[in-house]
Amino acid sequence: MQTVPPNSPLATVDWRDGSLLGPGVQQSEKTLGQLQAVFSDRSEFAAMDPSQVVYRVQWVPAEGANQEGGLLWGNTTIQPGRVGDEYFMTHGHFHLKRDRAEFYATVQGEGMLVLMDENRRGSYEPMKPGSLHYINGNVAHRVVNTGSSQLRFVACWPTDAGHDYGTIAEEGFSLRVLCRAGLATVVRSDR
Ligand code: S6P
Ligand code: ZN
Repeated sequence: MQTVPPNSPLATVDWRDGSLLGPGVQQSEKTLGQLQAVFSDRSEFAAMDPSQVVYRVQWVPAEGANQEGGLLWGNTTIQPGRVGDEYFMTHGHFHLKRDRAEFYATVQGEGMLVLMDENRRGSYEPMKPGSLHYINGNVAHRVVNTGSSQLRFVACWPTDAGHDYGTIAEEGFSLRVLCRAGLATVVRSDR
C-alpha cells in the first residue's frame, strides 16, 4: 500500500498571543496619523506623534481574493494609549458586503467591542481573555483598548466581506469609550 503525504497547514497560530506564522501571512499597521478622522479631541491629537503605531493586523487568506464562500483568519494588536480621554482603538468599519458577519475572540488584554447598526443603534461588549464575540452582518464594529497593556484578538470573516471605512470616517460611531475618573465609560456621541 502507498502512504499518503500530508498537506501543509495554512499557517501556525501562536496561542500565547494569537500571532500568525507562515509564508502566506500578510500584515498592515495603522498609525495615529491615519486615524485622524476617528478621535474626538483634535487639539490633543495635534500634539501627538502621527507616526506612532496604534495597531497592527495580520491575516492569512485561505482562498483567492474576494472568493464568495471563502474565509479569512487574522489577528489585531492594539497598543495601550489615549488621545485626551479617548482610548486607542481601531478605525472601525461596516463590511462593504453589508450582510457579512464576523467572529472575534480575545487573547490578551481588556477592551470593548463597540457595535452600531445602520440606524446608528449602538451597543458594546466587554472584551477579556477568552471572550468570544459574534458580529452580525449589517453591523459596524470597532475595538477599543481600555487596558494598560496590548489588547490582542483573533478574527474570522468572509473573504468577500470588504471594508467600508468611509461611512465611519464621515459619520462616526454613536458610542465612544472614554476614561472618566480612571474608569472606562461609554457615552453617546451622536452627530
Ligand atoms: C476585518 C476585521 C479585522 C479588522 C482589524 C482592524 O473584517 O474586522 O481584521 O480589519 O481589527 O480594524 P479596522 O477597522 O482598521 O479594519
Ligand atoms: Zn470586519
